[in-house]
Amino acid sequence: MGMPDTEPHLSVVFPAYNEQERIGESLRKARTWLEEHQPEHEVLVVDDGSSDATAAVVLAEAASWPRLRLVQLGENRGKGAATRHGVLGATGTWILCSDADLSTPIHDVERLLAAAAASRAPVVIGSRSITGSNITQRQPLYRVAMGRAFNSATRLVTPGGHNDTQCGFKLYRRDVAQDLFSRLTVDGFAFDVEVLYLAHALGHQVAEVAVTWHNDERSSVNVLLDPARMFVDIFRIRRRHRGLTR
Ligand SMILES: Nc1nc2c(ncn2[C@@H]2O[C@H](COP(=O)(O)OP(=O)(O)O)[C@@H](O)[C@H]2O)c(=O)[nH]1
Ligand SMILES: [Mg+2]
Repeated sequence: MGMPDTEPHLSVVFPAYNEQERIGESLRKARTWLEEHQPEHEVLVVDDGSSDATAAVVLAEAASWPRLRLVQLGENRGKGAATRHGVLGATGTWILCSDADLSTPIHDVERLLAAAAASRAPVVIGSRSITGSNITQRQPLYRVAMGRAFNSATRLVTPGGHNDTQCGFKLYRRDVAQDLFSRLTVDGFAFDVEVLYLAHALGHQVAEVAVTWHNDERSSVNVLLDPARMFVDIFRIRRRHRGLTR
């Protein structure tokens, strides 16, 4: 069995850096749901230069699941770079980008697909801070505060006024996703802001949908280094894409 002959309806991209403890369970949960509700799926795990057994765990799942593919980056490049590789390699009509810990359950993709169908927006972002979002396990307070500070800074440099740019659960129509991600310059965590900046600059509608968030406390974010890099990156975004119009 190889890949399906017809284009998958949904591609799911998981960027994964040292996820040996979490990716196996996430893949099994995703598989159970996808096989029932989105049979025309493909799943891409992008191993972001992990030094642990992430790749082996993924390959073990793929042995019985031909719709799962592993993409390996030779060295650690960052969540933005890993997500870009997944998106550019995806073949589905729609592409869901999700954190490897599935803090937002996979079935919430139905809400995003429904919003895309209703609004015709080619970009639909999960949000943890609008009415209807269901936070069953909050991020630690310092992370919530970090997220708010980051979103405020983001508003200064990018249009759109989104409440939650950093939620790790976003849906894109493939043609738009591949155009946006092929222009992406930020390799780190601030890549979401650049993608949204580009979407607005190119005139694409962006819809925001409330999602469930059950935070997995085993975060891989470095709270000292990552925010500093993210701030530097967001202030570069506008300069890099000056003059870009639809
Ligand atoms: N920390 C980190 N995460 C990465 C990197 N590349 C890809 N990722 C993935 O980005 C996602 C970050 O999610 P997570 O660690 O749960 O962060 P949090 O939920 O925001 O605390 C996971 O899927 C990681 O495996 C990287 O270079 N560093
Ligand atoms: Mg997480």
